[in-house]
Amino acid sequence: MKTGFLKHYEETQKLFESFLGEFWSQRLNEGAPHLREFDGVMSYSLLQEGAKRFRPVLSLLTEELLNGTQEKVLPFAAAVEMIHTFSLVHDDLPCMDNDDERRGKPTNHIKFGEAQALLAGDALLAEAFATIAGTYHDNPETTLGLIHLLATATGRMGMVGGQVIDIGSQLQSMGFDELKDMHARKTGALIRVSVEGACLVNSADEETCRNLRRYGEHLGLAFQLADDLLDSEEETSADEVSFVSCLGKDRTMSYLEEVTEAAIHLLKPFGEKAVHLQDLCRYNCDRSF
Ligand code: GRG
Repeated sequence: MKTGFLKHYEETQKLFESFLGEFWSQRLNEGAPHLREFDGVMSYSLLQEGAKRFRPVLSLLTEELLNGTQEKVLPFAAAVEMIHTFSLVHDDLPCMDNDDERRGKPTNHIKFGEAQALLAGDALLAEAFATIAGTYHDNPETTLGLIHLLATATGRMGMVGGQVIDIGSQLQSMGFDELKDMHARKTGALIRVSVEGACLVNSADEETCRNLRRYGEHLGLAFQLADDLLDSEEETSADEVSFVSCLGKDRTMSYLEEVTEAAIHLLKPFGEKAVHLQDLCRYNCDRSF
């Protein structure tokens, strides 16, 4: 039997899965029955088994720390997961990483063709913003704040900007600071915003938001470091830029431990309430997938 944090992670993941399944099917039932086939293209990636749901779990654990109610943050968490899914579907396309497999299954474009995959990614991005506007509209300030956070984390300043830097980068010319900046945008922004969104829906005070934002930044970097270490165990193309290619495996590992400890330390002011967010850092540090 699973105990401790892993059990809590999986329960939180399940709670999110069940919300997402219900929310998504309601959304698709709202209209356009002639788009059923396309609905299947989007759902294939959004509802896929094997997704860690790391970002939604992070939002829900932040909600716990803030003593909020899960219902409040679940739609925001679903919106972040839609954006995350869009980025994976597009990242797998032949014009980007050209991957055939994700989560042990054919990538979206392998299964449905490039045009459908491109459009499914586009639609998921738009659905994320429709989810925010359709859920939080009773509080226009919250709605605008969430839209601003998500759009900034996704666009030029965030994930897309990071991807632009990534596809233009050369291993030889990219230094450690540039690599860190690229990943803070490409992977880190969506992880950080998962924390910031929970702060916003709970109207957390300025100091709390600042501390948790810093925690989110550290966790985003730690997530990428763990990812690069896992990737380094697989065969990758020689020109791929990663922390392991820049620092070497041992230094990447000790850097991951250092960033993890720093993230845990940033939560000290929150006392016992922060224990799950601290455990999430340790979980990331030790993860094997
Ligand atoms: C194409 C606009 C656009 C952006 C792509 C995020 C990204 C930018 C590409 C994904 C490529 C990648 C493997 C990045 C490294 C970190 C990362 C985001 C891994 C995938 O996230 P997980 O591990 O995925 O949370 P699951 O499958 O668990 O949902």
